[in-house]
Amino acid sequence: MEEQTQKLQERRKRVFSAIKPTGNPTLGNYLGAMKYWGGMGENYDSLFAVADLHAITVAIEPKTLRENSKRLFALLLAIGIDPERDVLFMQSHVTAHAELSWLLNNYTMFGEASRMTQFKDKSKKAPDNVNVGLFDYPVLMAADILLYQADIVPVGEDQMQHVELCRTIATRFNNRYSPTFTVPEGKVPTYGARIHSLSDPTKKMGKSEGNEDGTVFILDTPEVIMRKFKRAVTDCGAEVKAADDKPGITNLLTIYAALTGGTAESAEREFAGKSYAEFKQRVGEATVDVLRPIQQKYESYRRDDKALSELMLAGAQKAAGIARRTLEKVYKKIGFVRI
Ligand code: AQP
Repeated sequence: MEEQTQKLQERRKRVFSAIKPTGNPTLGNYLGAMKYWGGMGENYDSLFAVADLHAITVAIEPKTLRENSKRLFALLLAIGIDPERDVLFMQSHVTAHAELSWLLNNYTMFGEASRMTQFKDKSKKAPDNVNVGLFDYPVLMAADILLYQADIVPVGEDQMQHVELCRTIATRFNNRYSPTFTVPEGKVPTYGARIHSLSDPTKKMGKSEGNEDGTVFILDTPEVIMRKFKRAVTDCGAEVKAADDKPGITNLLTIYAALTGGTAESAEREFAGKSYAEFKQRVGEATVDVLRPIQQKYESYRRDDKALSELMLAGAQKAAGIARRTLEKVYKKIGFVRI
């Protein structure tokens, strides 16, 4: 048992994260998670996926799912994920995800899954479609992570509760049988872990929030981005300062800090004595500057369907090899007869 634990610790640390193709990816997705994924391959074994199986937990048209998935795959290349060095794939191309998910269901308590905030929120938003998949979403997410023995899972704050559940499931399985899964750690950025809507800064900026004015999309044109920041809700007073009673300004300061690699304090100093209008203009410009090169790269990747398919196939083959090793181990430990 000790030897097995040691083996798991000896290899290079591994990172896994994913994003679901439920809509147009947002500045929240970028600043909370994607921004860091491109560079991680320098220090870690890195695997990233388009979590398309997760996307059908909400109602989505086949054509939309297909287009969103390709768009996201191209965008992940554009933010710097290197398909030679990293493993980039579509979740549904690796069948081990669905298989492990079923197995892990049996090591997840109903009460644990019932406590997930995202399930409660999404159930309220679509009361006609509270399906079992939506309830089971965090177990599939645990399977995504555990298949690759990931040490680190870089996510935004809203996904941390799911990573915690994944840790619980992994620990339960390891204790029931013997060390099988690496118990992963969730990692959120200091600035950008939760970006709020520009039109209602008490709400999270999300792909499927349905509020176009308050949501900046990674692929928005510069004009649209500037307009959205110009219209962003601010607060009473005139000082550019983060405070509990200034959610609008605090959100914009967070966005600026995350974009520029500074802190909220350094941003406050930079905008001391400046008007809200000047501040909003500058945050808009900083967003355009960061997103422009990504958009340019995206266009060239998205244009070539054939090249995208080839990269998907190569990524799926690499991912499937790693995933199958974990899955076989799991089947054996549980007591399934293998042939
Ligand atoms: N507003 C946000 N601020 C910071 N991080 C965020 N993330 C999402 N929204 C914000 C992070 O982006 C990564 C990918 O998210 P996902 O697509 O897997 O699922 P999600 O968290 O449910 O994202 P959305 O955009 O809100 O999608 P919908 O509207 O479909 O539910 C995750 O690491 C997430 O934390």
